[in-house]
Amino acid sequence: IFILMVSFISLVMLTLLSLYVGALLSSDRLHPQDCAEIYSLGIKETGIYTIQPDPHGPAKCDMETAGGGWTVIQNRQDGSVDFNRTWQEYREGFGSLQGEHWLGNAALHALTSTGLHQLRIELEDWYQQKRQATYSNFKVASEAERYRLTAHEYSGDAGNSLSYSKRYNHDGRPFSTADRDNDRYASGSCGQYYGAGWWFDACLAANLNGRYYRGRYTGLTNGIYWGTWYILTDGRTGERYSFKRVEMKTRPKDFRGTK
Ligand SMILES: [Ca+2]
Repeated sequence: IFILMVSFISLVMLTLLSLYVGALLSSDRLHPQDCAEIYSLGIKETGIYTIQPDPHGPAKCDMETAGGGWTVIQNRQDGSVDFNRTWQEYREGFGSLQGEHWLGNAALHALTSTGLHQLRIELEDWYQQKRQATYSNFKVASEAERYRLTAHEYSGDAGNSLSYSKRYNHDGRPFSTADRDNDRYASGSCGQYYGAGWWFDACLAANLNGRYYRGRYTGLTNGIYWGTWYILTDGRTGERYSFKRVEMKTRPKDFRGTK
């Protein structure tokens, strides 16, 4: 009877252990954590997929550009979506994944919180000129750290507007919106002045969440803006430049596609 009891107890313990391991594995994730994982599973069509970085939700995957595997985090293409939104809206995301949208700061943090990630920014002007900026070290901190931006190791042909100068440096800055001033402009709110959520400094050398203007505009520099491609102000005419198309996307730094 003693031997029977011992073997019964060890059987129960073994069963409990395997149940525990099983629970650990299956409670891990129900969906791929990003578009790179979807790509590496052999799904190579650009489209909208459910990802689970926590919180999980749908995201647009760019499976074509520079090897694919990109999770799109922002798109501007027709001015159909207002980007002057609250802190909470920027946290949760807004717009349409088929068109203009911001994926959400909570998702951005989740996507970039484990491992190293890169950021790719694609710009197109009204004369069909395209340029891009890639940052091989990209991270968005937690909400407790006000979604602070890390954007290091620039390469590309659009210029490094995220680290422009001492006063206009988006790298290392927390996120600000019209209703949440975390910028370095002491006498006002960049988010309010420019009507956008962004990693404002005091205030900007780049703002890809600015107002959608069809080409050139005058007055306050509140359009979609990338200062190293088009200078802050044309001294002669006072004109500024807004882009026709912008897309921001991220993927793991060590992404190699399918094996
Ligand atoms: Ca301020």
